[in-house]
Amino acid sequence: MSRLRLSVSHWGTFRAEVVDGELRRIEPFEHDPDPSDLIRVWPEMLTSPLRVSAPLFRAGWLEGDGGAGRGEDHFVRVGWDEALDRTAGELARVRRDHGDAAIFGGSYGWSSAGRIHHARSLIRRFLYAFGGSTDQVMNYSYGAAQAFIPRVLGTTAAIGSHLTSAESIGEHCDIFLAFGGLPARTWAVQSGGASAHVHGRFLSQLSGLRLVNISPSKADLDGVEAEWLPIRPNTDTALILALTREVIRAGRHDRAFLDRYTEGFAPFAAYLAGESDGTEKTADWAAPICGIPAGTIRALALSLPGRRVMLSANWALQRARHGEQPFWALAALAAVLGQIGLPGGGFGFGYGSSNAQGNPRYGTPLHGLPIGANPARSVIPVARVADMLLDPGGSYRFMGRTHTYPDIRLIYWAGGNPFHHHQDLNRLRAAFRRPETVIVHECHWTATARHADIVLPATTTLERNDIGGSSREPYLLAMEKLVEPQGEARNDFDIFADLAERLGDRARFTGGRDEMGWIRHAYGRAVQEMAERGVTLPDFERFWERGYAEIPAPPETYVMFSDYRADPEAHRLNTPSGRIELFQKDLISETEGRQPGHPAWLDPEEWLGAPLAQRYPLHLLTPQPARKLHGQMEGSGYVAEGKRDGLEPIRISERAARDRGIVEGDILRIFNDRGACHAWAQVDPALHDDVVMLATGSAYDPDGREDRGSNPNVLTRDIGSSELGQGCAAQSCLVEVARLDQPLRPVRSHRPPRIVTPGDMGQE
Ligand SMILES: Nc1nc2c(c(=O)[nH]1)N[C@H]1C(S)=C(S)[C@@H](COP(=O)(O)OP(=O)(O)OC[C@H]3O[C@@H](n4cnc5c(=O)[nH]c(N)nc54)[C@H](O)[C@@H]3O)O[C@H]1N2
Ligand SMILES: Nc1nc2c(c(=O)[nH]1)N[C@H]1C(S)=C(S)[C@@H](COP(=O)(O)OP(=O)(O)OC[C@H]3O[C@@H](n4cnc5c(=O)[nH]c(N)nc54)[C@H](O)[C@@H]3O)O[C@H]1N2
Ligand SMILES: [Mo]
Repeated sequence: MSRLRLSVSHWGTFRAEVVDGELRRIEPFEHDPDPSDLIRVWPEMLTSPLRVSAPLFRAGWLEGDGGAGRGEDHFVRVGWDEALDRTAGELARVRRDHGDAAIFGGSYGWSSAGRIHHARSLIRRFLYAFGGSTDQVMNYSYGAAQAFIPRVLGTTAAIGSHLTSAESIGEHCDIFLAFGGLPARTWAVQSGGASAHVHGRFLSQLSGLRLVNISPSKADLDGVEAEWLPIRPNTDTALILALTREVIRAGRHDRAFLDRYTEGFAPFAAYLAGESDGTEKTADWAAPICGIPAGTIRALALSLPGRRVMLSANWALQRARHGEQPFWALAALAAVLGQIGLPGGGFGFGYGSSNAQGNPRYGTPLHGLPIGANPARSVIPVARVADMLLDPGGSYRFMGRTHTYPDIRLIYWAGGNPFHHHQDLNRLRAAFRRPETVIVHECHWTATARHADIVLPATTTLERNDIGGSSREPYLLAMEKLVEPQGEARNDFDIFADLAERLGDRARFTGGRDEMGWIRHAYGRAVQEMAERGVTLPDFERFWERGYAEIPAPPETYVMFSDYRADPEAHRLNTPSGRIELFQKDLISETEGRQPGHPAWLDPEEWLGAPLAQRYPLHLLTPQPARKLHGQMEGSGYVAEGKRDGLEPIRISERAARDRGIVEGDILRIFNDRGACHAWAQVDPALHDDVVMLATGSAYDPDGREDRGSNPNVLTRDIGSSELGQGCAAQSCLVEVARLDQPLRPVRSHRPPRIVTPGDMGQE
C-alpha cells in the first residue's frame, strides 16, 4: 500500500488511499480531534455523474437567442481550443464595445480550500490583469456588519477574525448569552480548510457558567447545560435595547466605562428612555415584539451587572433587514455593562458561526496569488447583483453615498453559485437573462452552470496540488494531487493562463510560475514570516512529505479590546471620535433621517409582527445545511441520506403542524408571493411556534415560479439589509406551508442537462 496522501476541504482535512489512480478510502487527518463526517462525501463528489465533463456551449446562445433559453437549454460539446478562443473573443469584444466595467467578474463564492487554486482569486487576478471588471465587495456571511461595524467600532475584528479566546471565557466568564446559539453544525466548516475541529473543546470551556441560548431553536445550543429563550426572529435588537434600558433604569450602568471609552451615550440613553420618540424601551415594551415575557427580560437584565458577561451573536442575526442594528446594540449593551476589554467578557460576533472561533491567534500565514488592483474601479455590494443586472444606470445608497449600477454585458463566474447564494431566485433568473454572454467554470452541474452560455469544466482540489489551511487554525497543509482530472476537466489556473495567452500575455497572469512554483513561493513566504516570529518551519520537502507544518500558539491569551481598555489614548479606535460610538450624528444627515444615529429597533417589514403575517404567518429561517457546504454536495448519496423523495426536511413546531393537520414525514409546499418550494415535515418539539427552518443548499430546479426541490431562496426577499450595509437579508422572510395534495413533480437536478456532440446532433 502506498503512503496516504493529504488533502483538504473547507469541511475537513483528510488522508487518502489511492490505488491504480482511484480514490479507494479516505480517513480523517491524524491531528483532527473531532473530524466532521462531511469528508465522507469526497469519493462521490469526485466521480459524480453531475461532474461537468467537457467544455460546452449553450445551444440557444450559439443561435443568438439573446439569453432567453438560459436555464432551460441543452448544451453542445466543443473542444478546449474552440471554447478558449470563443471565451477570449467574448472578453475582448465586450471590453472593446462596452468598456471593462461591462464585465461582471465579482464571482462571489467559497470556491475550494487551498490558496493557489482558489478560483475566485484567480478569476479576479485574470480579469484585473487585462483591464479589470465590475467586482463585488463585502460578503454574504456578514456583509451588513462588515460594511457598518467598522464605522462605530473601528474594526472588523469583532466579526469573527479575532474574538476573545475560549480559555479566557472558561476562566473568567460568569454569564454567556448566545444569540443564535452555538451550533456544532456550523463548526464543521472553516474557510480555507478546517484542520482541527474544536467545537467540543469550546463548549467544554462553557460548562459550569450560566449559558443562555437566545434563539428560535433550542437545537442551536446542544451538548451542554443551557437555558433557552425562544425568541421571534429579527427581534433581537428589541430584546437587547430592553436589557440595556432595564440596566440603566436600575442605575446599574457603568458610568466610568461609558465616559472614558464611548461617545454618544447621552442621545442613545435618551432614545432608550423614550425622550426622542415617546416610547421607553422597557421589558414591557420588548415583550410583545420578541415574544419573551417581560418578567424574564427584566430578571435577565438585572442578573447582568456586577458579573463577567460575554455577549455572543452569530452572523445569521445580521443577514436580515436592519441586520446592522443587533450587532451595534449588543456592543452598546456590553459597553453599558462595562465589560468590553475584560478577560472573558465583552462581546463577539461569530462564536456560533464557524470552526475555531476563540482559538488562540495562530495567524497561520497563507498566501495565494496576488489579485492586484482592479483598473475598472467598478464595484457593487455583494448582494445587489440582481438589482444591478435589472437596473443598469440605476442609483442606490451604500455606506453613506449614492452609487450607480454599471451596464453589464458579460457575466463571468468561477468558484461560486449565485443560484445557491442569492435571494429571490426567480428574480435572479430573470436578471441572468439580461447580459449577452454568461461564462462559468464549474466542477459540478450547479444551477449557475445550467444558466451559462459557456461552461468550462474545472478540476476539484483532489485533482491538483495546493497549499491550504486557515489563519485561525494551527496547521499549514500540503495538498497533494490524488488523482488525474476527471473527464476533460482542467485547473482554473491553466484555463486562465491559456486565456491570458490568447489575450497576448500569458505571464501577466501566471507571473512566470507554475503550480508547484506558486506553492513553493507561498510556503517560502510562510517560512520567512514565521522566522520573523521566532519559529522555524521545516524545509519544503519535509513539509510536503509529511503533509503539514504546525504553527505554535502565541503564549498570551487573547482578549478583544484589552489594549484599548488599558490605554484608550495609545490605542485610539479608528472611528471619528477614536472611541466606541453609541451615537453618530452623520448617520442621520447622510440618510436624510431614514436612520437614527444610535442603535434602534427598526421594523424589518417581513417578520411575525408585520401586517403580512396575517397572510403568511410563519417566519422562515434558512440556516446552513448540516450535511453540506452550501450547495456543494448536492446530488451525492451522502446528502440523499438526509432527504426523502429527493426533498430536504423542513422543521416545523408541534403547534404549527397541528394547526395545519401536518404530521411528521408529510410532503409540504412552502410558499409566499415570490415563489414556492417543497420539503418533508420534521416536527420539532423545541422550535418557536411560528418559525419554520429549511436549510439552504438544495439545487434550484425551477418549474415556473415553483422550485421542484427544497431551495428556500425562491422564497427569500432580495433586498439589502439597509442603505448602510446592503448585506443580504435572507433571514427576513414570511411564508405559509400546506400539505401537498397533488403528486410531486420529480426533481431533475440530480441529472446533468442534455448534451449533444456536433455531427451527432440529437443524441444524448
Ligand atoms: N437563504 C439564504 N441564502 C444564503 C445564506 C443564508 O443563510 N440563507 N447564506 C449565504 C452565505 S453566508 C454564503 S457564504 C453563500 C454561499 O454561497 P456560495 O459560496 O456561492 O456557495 P457554494 O455552494 O460553496 O459555491 C461554491 C461553488 O464553487 C464550486 N467550486 C468548488 N471548487 C471549485 C474550483 O476549484 N473551481 C471552480 N471553478 N469552481 C469550484 C463548487 O462546485 C460550488 O458550486 O450563500 C448565502 N446564501
Ligand atoms: N455544516 C455547515 N457549516 C457551515 C456552513 C455550511 O454550509 N455548512 N456555512 C458556513 C458559512 S459560509 C457561514 S457564513 C456560517 C454562518 O453561520 P451562522 O450565520 O451562525 O449560521 P446559520 O445556520 O445561518 O444560523 C445559526 C442559527 O441562528 C439562528 N437564528 C437565525 N435568525 C435568528 C434571529 O433573528 N435571532 C436569533 N436569536 N437567532 C437566529 C437560527 O436558529 C440558526 O440555527 O456557517 C458556516 N458553517
Ligand atoms: Mo457565509
